[in-house]
Amino acid sequence: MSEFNEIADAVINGEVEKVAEIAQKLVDAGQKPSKIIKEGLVAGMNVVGKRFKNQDMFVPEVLISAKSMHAGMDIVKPLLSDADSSSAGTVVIGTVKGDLHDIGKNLVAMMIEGAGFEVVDIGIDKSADEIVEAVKEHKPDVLGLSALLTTTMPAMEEAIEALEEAGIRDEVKIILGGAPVSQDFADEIGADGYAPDGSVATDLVRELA
Ligand code: B1M
Repeated sequence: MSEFNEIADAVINGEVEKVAEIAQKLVDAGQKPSKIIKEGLVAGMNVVGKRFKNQDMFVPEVLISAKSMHAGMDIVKPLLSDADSSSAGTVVIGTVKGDLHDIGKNLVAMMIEGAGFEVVDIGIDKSADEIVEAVKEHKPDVLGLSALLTTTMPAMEEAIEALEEAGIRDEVKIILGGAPVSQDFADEIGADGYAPDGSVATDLVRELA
């Protein structure tokens, strides 16, 4: 088995130390950092995404796989040259105002990152103004908003309205997620998409970015 398959398998199996070890070995052997990411770490996370979608893997396992991917990224990312580091696009993600839930949002962020996107996680409890500022600063291809409370869903609409008022709504695609959110709600408030989980969110980001 090639070392690229080996590192991908170690990501799938959530073997944090093994991923770091193989990543270092590949770096020492002079392999290109971008190749280690694409053919090793991202390839592994793609399998994780598919297995999660098919319910062959569950949240705790996905989190450990994501941790493994990060262990590899920590070694490889600092070595990326500008020419090497072309990401698939940028995604800003956060949980809306009044809402402190971040486990699902973090999982979604890691899966999107695992698909090769640059993810800027702005955290929890983010007001419409803070979201507008983040979009102005990072100019993402996609903005992802998460809400876990029915009482904070209106904050998603407020964020979209604030982006409209700031004149930058059309510069970014907006996707929503979180347990109480639905496709109907996303359509109603003018978002570009809804995803029930990290796997669908990753597919949606690939489609929209
Ligand atoms: Co909270 N809480 N909580 N809570 N909490 C819920 C959500 C609740 C359903 C529990 C219940 O009553 N049965 C309920 C909401 C009811 C409602 O509004 N419908 C609730 C409540 C009421 C509250 C408080 C108000 C309780 C209180 O204080 N009285 C309070 C509110 C605090 C606040 O936010 N202002 C509160 C607090 C908390 C804790 C801080 C204790 C903790 C959060 C810790 C943290 O996140 N760091 C917590 C937790 C852990 C939960 C439950 C138990 C678990 C949530 C979770 O992490 N699930 C939850 C009950 C439950 O869901 N069983 C509950 C695992 C996670 C992987 O799934 O977040 O759904 P989830 O994410 C999924 C998808 O939704 C989707 O993909 C993820 C992966 O599959 N997804 C996206 C999420 N974001 C996405 C974004 C996308 C796409 C997909 O694109 C951008």
